[in-house]
Amino acid sequence: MSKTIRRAWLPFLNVDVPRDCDTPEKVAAFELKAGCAALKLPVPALKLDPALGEGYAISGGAITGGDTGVLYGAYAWLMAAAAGERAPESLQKPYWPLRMINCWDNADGSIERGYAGRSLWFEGGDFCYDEGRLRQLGRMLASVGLNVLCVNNVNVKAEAELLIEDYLPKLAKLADLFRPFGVRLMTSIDFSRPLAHGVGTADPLDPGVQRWWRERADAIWRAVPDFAGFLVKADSEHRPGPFTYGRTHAEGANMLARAVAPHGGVLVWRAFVYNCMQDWRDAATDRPKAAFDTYAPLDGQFDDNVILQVKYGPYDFQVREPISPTLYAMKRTRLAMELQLAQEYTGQQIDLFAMNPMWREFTEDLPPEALCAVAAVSNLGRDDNFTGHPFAAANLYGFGRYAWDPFASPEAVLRGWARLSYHLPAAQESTLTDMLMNSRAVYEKYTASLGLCWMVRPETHYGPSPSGYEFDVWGTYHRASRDAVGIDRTASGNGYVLQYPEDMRARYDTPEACPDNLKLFFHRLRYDYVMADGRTLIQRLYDDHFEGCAGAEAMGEALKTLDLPEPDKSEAAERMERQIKNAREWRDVVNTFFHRLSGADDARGRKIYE
Ligand code: GCV
Repeated sequence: MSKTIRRAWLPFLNVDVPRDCDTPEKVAAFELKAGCAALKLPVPALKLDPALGEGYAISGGAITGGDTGVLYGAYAWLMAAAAGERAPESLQKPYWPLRMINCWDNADGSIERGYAGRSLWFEGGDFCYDEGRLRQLGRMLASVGLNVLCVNNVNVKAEAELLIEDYLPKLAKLADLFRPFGVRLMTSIDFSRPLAHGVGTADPLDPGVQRWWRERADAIWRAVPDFAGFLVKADSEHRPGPFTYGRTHAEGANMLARAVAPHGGVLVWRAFVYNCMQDWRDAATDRPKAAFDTYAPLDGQFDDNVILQVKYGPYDFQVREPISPTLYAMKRTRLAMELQLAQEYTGQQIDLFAMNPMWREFTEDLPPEALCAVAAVSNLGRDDNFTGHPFAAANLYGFGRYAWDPFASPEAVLRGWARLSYHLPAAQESTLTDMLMNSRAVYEKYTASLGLCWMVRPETHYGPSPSGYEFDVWGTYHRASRDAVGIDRTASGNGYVLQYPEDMRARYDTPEACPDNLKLFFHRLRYDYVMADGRTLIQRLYDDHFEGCAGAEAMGEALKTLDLPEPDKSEAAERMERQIKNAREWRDVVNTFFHRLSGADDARGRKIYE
C-alpha cells in the first residue's frame, strides 16, 4: 500500500507531479493549476522567454521566465500566495549559477553522516527508488531553486561503477526523473579508478589514464547529455589522489577537467586536504593551515571549468569557525563554498540548528562575488519527512534561499519556511521562528563556547567528550591544561592568522579585538583571563554551558505551545527530549572537565559535579 508522500514546505501542492510532465514548462503549468485549485485562486498565465534563462518576472497576472525560470517563477508565485504574500514583481535571478546538493549516499543504501534514514535512490549495491518520492524531492529542490544533485558519496566505494556502461542507463533514468525540475546530476568519482580497469596507473600525466577518463566522460554524456560534472575528494582522509604520483592537485584536477570540458561539464575539486595521521605531540602542524598551504600556491593553475570547493571553515563544519582563509587567497581560481546541511557536528537532526543565520555571517565576511557556486552536503534520507527532524527541512529550504540570494534576511527565510510548512497563528509562528533563529546560539553555548570545538565524541560526533580527540591523529586539539586552554594562532603564535587579508588579521590577532565566539580558536588564554564584560574565562565557560542547557529547556517549553500537525508534533517533541538530555550531558561533562582542571569554583554556586 503506498503511503501519502510528505510534502515538506509545500503542503498546498497536494497532488503528485505526474510522469508526463517532462519539461520544466510542463511542470510549471501543472503546479500552477494544482496549486491554484488548492488555494482557490485564478491561474496566472505562463510565458516562456528563453533569454531569461533561470530568471523570471511576475507582472500583470503573468509569469514570464526562461526554460527553468518559468518553473522557479511558478513556485515563487505559488509559495507567496500560500503564505498570503505577493511575489516580487522585479526580475528575479539566482545569485550563483550552480546551487548544488552533495549527497553522501553509498551504493549499499547507507549514507555517510546521514541522519534521516537510508538512501533515497541506492540499496543493495544498485539504484532502487520510489519514483513518486523522487518527483516530490525534485519539486522541493526546484521550489527553492537548487539545480545540481551529486548522487553519491565523495568517499566513493562500490558506486564507482556508476560511470561504467552497465550502470549508465540507470543513471540516465534517474537524470530523466530530475530533469523536469531543472536539476542536473553529478557524480563523485574515485581518482584511482583506472587501476581497477586494467590501466596500470592513475597518474594524471599518463596518456592512458587521460584516455580512460575521456572515454568515461564521453560515455556518460552520451547517456546523460546534460550531466553536470564530476566531484572529487582526493588525497584526503586516505582517498587516492595525485600526490601518489608526485603530481599537484592542479595537475590532477585539470586532467579530469579536460575529459569533461568538451561536454560543457565542470570538475568540482574539494579543497579538504590535511594530515589525518598527525601526532598530537607535534604542535607545529596545525590542521586549519593545511588547505591554504596546499592550494594558495596553485592559484591561477586550474583550468576554467575547475571549481575548487572549499569548506566554509578551515577545520570541518564545526559549530563556529572563522571563514576559511583559502576563500580569500585564490583570486584567479573559480571557487565554491561548501556548507553542510547534514548536522554532523551541529546536532545530527536531533538538536535544533537552523543554519541561515550562520551562513548570512559568511556573506558579511566574504563578498559573495568571490564565489562562482555554492554546495551543501545533503540532510536528506528515506525517512517519511525526508530530513529526520521535521524542522531540519528548514535547512534544505533555507539553503535554496541562500543559494538564490545570499543577502536574504535569515529571519524572513525561516519565517517563510515556518509559515508555508505549518500556517500557525501569528504568535505561534513567531515562537517557531524565534526558536529557529536562536537555535544555533543555544547549541553553540553548550557544545562550542568561545570557539572551542572538537569536544565531541569521536566517530559519532554527537555528545560530549572533551578529551575524545585530544590525543588522536586528526589534528583537532584544544590543549586544555591546569592553567589555560586554546591554540595560539596569532602572528607571534603559530601564524595561522597570517593566512588572512590584513584587515581580518587585525580582527583576530589580539585577544582583545578577537570576537568572544572565536577567542579560543585564535588564542591560548588563562582561565583567569578577564573578558570585556568583566567575567573570567572560566566563569564564561561555566555560564555558557548553564545558559545553553537552559536555552534548550526553554525551547522544549516553547515547542509545547505550538499546535503542529501530526506526525510533526510527536517527531519534534521526541527529538526535543533527546536534545535536552544531550544539552544536560554537555553542560555537566564540560563544566566538570574544566572544574577538575582549573579548580575554579562557579561564582554563582551552581552544581558542578566533582
Ligand atoms: C565524507 C568529515 C566527515 C567525513 C567526511 C569528510 C569529508 O571528516 O566526518 O565523514 O567524509 O568530512 O568532508 O570528506
